[in-house]
Amino acid sequence: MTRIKTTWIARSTVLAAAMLSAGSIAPAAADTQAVIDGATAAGLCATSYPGVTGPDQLSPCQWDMRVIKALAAHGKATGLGVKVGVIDGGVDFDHPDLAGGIDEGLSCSFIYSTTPTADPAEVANGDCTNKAAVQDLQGHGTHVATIIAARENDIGIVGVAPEATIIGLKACTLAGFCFADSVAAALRYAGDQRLDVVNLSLFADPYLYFCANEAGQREVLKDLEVAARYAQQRGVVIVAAAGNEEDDLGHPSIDEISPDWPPDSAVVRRVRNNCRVTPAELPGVVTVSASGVNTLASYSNVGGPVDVTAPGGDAPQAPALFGGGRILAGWSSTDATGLWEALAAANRAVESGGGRYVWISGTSMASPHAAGVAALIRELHPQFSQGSVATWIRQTATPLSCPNDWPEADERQCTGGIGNTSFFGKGMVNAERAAAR
Ligand SMILES: [Ca+2]
Ligand SMILES: [Ca+2]
Repeated sequence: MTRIKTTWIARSTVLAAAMLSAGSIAPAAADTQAVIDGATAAGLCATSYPGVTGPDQLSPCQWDMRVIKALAAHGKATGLGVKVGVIDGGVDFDHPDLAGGIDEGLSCSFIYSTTPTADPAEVANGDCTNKAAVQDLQGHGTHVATIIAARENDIGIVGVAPEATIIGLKACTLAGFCFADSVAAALRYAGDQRLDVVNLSLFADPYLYFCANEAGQREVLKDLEVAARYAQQRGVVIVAAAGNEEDDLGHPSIDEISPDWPPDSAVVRRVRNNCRVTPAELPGVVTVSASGVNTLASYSNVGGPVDVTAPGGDAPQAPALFGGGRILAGWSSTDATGLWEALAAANRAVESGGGRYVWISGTSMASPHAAGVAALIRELHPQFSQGSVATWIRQTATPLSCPNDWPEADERQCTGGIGNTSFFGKGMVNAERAAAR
């Protein structure tokens, strides 16, 4: 049970980014960088993912969108007029696949001068007039935003809801920490602004599990719960990643990574059901596990809080394919962490139409597929309560059964029958069905 197995960020003190992208890459030497051009990438994808097609240059790479039947939904709904908040590390305001798709006016940074690991450029202390502070200085937030709402514009990819409007809500530092006070502030703001949907591909630092029997953790947990409930009462559909710890959230056992700040303060502790991962285990949250090209992703959390599954990618299931069956989506033009170069060296970076795209995997990538489906539902049913939208996402999912031949040695064992399992919840999100009714 390690946290995000990422050593992407070349800082020994930052081993535990709460932004939930799985995958390990070594920092690259500059001379090994090899960004793949869009036409070449499309050709490689056509071989690796036969039958996957679509209108934009990198559509042949979007196996994930075929799985959730996104293109088939677009005749009925595209997310037009729907506001989706991305609570993450910011968004790239200059990404060509989000041109015209970001509401800069509503975007805001909730990184404070007191937030550990914050870069001064990210700090706005909740002053929403500071737009520069929202700019994505890494890429995770842009990846999430483009899965939801990349435009249909010939270049790059097409998102689940390509005419939805993205609101960048920065609650994570470029070092990958998403402290609870920033996350709660972003949730309250989403409620204030009555956003339609928010996506949280993160867990709130500094605790993976907040335990209600410990006073300090109970207080933070309560703050997050109140903020989430406030947003929901104001109509916000909250969609969250289940997490990448290979845990059964219904039967947690050991948390060995908390607190993850300050450095070296983590203790190994036994956790029980009075301990919760947030926001994945908060009430009413649409919690999303991750699937690869074949089955549950090797890293995905599972268990009772999981409502649905969606593609998050998983390289061990498809090692021979271009991109390894990960998810291809946008990356920031202002990545200051060196990840872009590292991904390029690993043949996982693509340029199309002047925009950056990378192959990464995680429940971080699964959650925005469900958030995009929520946006489609909102467009078609603006009168729905947030709870009804959440119900609709579950009811229209493609039912899945527990996998055959799941390794007995795995701590995660699937329970339940078709359409209601501990691995996949109600099943694979299905944009076409969600938009058909
Ligand atoms: Ca596009
Ligand atoms: Ca849930």
